[in-house]
Amino acid sequence: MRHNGPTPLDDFFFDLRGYLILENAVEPELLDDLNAAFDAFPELEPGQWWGNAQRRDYTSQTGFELHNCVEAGEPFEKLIDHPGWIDHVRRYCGEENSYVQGLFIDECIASIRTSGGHHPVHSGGYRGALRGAYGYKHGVFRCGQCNIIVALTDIGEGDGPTMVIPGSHKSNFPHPAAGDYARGDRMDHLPGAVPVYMNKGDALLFVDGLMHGGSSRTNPGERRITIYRYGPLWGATRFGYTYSDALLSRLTPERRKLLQPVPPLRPA
Ligand SMILES: O=C(O)CCC(=O)C(=O)O
Repeated sequence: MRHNGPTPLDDFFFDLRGYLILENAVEPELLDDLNAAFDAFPELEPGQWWGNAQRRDYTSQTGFELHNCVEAGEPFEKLIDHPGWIDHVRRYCGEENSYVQGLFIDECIASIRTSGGHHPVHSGGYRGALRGAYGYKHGVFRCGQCNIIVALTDIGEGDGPTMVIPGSHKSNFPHPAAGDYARGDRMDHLPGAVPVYMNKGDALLFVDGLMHGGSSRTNPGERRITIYRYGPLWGATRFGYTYSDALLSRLTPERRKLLQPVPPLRPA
């Protein structure tokens, strides 16, 4: 398992391409525990809550997506500050060397994709939201949201790999063939898009401002991933999810700080 922080080569390729593949980021025991947790998910309808987690599929074709999955058991808690990537995200989107240094996880999802499922392309530098913007200035990274996708199953051809357009986090023009997200256009043959094949246990790190999405899964079976979205400590969750007091109180101080970096301040 990798424990090392970003190397100069990581910095070079993250800046150039907007993403990195962190091989063997997660140890086999934790992968087994995560897959066992996925096996134990109940049947949920879109919108249905399970404790403080909710099934909320991004589109009607992405498949099962359990938001706030960090509430779904200890294996998911271990991903919060996992050594496979935590130093990378601290460097890239943790406002290093500033008065607001620190991270916040603003979204975390457990995702299962079956045959036919996909996620249309979105994001990119052109008119990109500040929330996911790429930044490097005066010797420090100043990115907004950076995502960690962990492969819990091998993801090869036909398995519905995530696709990225390398370098598109800096693009100044709209992609002329990007299609329409709301219409559910598939990105399988989008010029410039490359599939990110991963072995089980690898992690894909990318700045959210990179054009990305999920290609069509054509194989039978399931693609299983987790998506943890990190960003500056002053961020907020996108849909309004909060972390439960029960979860916050059982976490180590280091993990709690990543879910609640600025505890509410009220008069005594
Ligand atoms: O499901 C995928 O492979 C892509 C996920 C995605 O587009 C996202 O995290 O925003």
